Amino acid sequence: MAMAGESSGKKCGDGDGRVAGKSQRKVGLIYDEAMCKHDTPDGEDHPECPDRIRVIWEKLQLAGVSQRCVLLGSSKAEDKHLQLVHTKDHVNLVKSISTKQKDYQRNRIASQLNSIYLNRGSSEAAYLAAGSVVKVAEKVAEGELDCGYAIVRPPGHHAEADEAMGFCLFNNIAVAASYLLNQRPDLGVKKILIVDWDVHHGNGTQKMFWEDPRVLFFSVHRHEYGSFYPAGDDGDYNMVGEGPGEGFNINVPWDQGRCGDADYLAAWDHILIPVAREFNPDIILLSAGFDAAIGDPLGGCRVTPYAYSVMLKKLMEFAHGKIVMALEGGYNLDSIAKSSLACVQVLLGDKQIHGSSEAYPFESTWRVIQAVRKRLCAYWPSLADELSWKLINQKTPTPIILISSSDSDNEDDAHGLLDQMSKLNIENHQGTLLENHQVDTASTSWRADLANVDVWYASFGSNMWKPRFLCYIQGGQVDGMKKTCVGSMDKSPPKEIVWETFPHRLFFGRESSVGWGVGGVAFTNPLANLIDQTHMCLYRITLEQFNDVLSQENGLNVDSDSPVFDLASLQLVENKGSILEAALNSWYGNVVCLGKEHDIPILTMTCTLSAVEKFKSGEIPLRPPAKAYANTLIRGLVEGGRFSKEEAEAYIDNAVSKPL
Ligand code: X5A
Ligand code: ZN
Repeated sequence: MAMAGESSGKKCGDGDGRVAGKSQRKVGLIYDEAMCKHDTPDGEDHPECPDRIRVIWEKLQLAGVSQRCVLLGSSKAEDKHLQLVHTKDHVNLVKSISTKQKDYQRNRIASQLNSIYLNRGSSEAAYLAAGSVVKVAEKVAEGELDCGYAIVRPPGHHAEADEAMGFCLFNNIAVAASYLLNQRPDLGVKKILIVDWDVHHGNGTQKMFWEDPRVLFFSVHRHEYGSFYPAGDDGDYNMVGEGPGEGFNINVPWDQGRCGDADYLAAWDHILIPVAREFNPDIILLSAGFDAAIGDPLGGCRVTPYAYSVMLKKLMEFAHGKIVMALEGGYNLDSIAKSSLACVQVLLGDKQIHGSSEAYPFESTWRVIQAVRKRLCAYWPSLADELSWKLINQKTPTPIILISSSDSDNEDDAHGLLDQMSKLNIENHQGTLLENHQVDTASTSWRADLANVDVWYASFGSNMWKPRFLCYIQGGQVDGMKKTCVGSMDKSPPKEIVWETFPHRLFFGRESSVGWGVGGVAFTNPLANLIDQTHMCLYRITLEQFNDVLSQENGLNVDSDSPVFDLASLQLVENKGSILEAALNSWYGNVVCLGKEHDIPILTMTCTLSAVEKFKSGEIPLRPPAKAYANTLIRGLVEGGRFSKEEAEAYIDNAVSKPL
């Protein structure tokens, strides 16, 4: 099965690479076992593992699909081609990584880079990955192949001109694009569309063609206001390119995880496809990461093989079907193999595989799509029309997952609850599909219902400072905050404010936040323990207001047709134990019930138990709070009468410095 370079590359079809079936499209494939030699230095587990490309290759063989393709041997990239997008220093660094002289420096070099490991096999694999994408692209551009798929690793789209990062050494796709444009004018490729459907933003590719109007770069990715990898503003939809490249960079930044077929297809139908029609590329290069696939451990999205095949099929309408796929991320072996197979079947022109998409995009998806269209319509007139009200009302309310603390380890129970909740969601969902006036009734009626129920909202972070918390009720912005709050629909102040101490651990984590900038934010462990204490300020507000606070904490709109946390959710807390996770897949998406006071439930919002595990393992960083944020907490504790300034400072210091 293993192919070791050009010579052993088994060719299918007759001598000049034609395959038997006449109507069959000529699909090139490159796989080379040598790319499996890039691995962690001491055999530690890592999601970006050699088996990723093996399982894809095996899947294509077992399905009898690779046999219908043109198999090409891999090739190493030439330095002068790598230097079209990378600095000389970077190329030399990657080249020298595998030399014996570097044996003792490799780990140190890797540790200075962001999410990179290196071993003896890294240089060769990196050269083969880039060179193989160049090779497929060249053959497709020449017309020798109709399209192709380079099954390569290490991936490429995070690699920048002078920096390896995010598991990427060379930017394979960018090297290929630049090669076609700058080295092969004879092939007549003047306009390239790069589509990046990896769940992460293609920061490297974006930068390399930032001012280049010959390359239209489109990336759809989890962004969550800059908190998702590779964190920062680069993946924002305001990043449209500059100079002659202005308008030729399109980002679709999801606000939340859990995006699935409907969300991706909506981005295709309402952004990418109309723009591709206007741009009219000569060839399409696809940064085909499969980490938005359902089941991916890093992506948290749920795209099915069926949706990948539909997205690809839609792209094949352009550039006479000249498409070059290059593997990027994708860390669930089964998902990436199945998704790859579905794509190669599409490339071959097979009948569409069967499947159907789950109902509708999320509300936040429509919000993002509308923002992108608005930002880019000056450059792409087909984006100018407002999406119809009917269309954007077809949306799925953000789902809620409920897990009781006592059996959160028990899969079956968790699923039972999940089922219950998905039923509730279906009911809500159908509510939103009713006629116009009925929708209005639906959105106002949940508010009326929840306005009659009081809860205690227990705050342990900056919300302990009353003026800051009031921003979530009355709207506005106070000292230190980087963003204005819209406030609740019901602007009446809390009915009562009390302080209490709970046996939970306070800690600080995450690199930065939209609200406060660089530095960690406060969390409390959802599980109680006998040693630690979290001081909390309790505000008595309505369940309607609580929903609006929860939405704002998690970056959702407050004008939703359905509550994030409804009466059924509350009921489940009371009946089912103490922990309840409203899985919004954002930092404060976990609603925990801490008990009752005057028969009114005390609710707080913090991270999930699984996030606590990630903080403990270091997968998510623990980080001290920024000065402005810490000062806000201290101010809350002091002005609330809980502590003196010194005591408050000591309390925060203790939470920062004690290991989790
Ligand atoms: C290519 C790709 C992901 C890097 C994640 C680092 N990279 N935490 O998917
Ligand atoms: Zn990725």
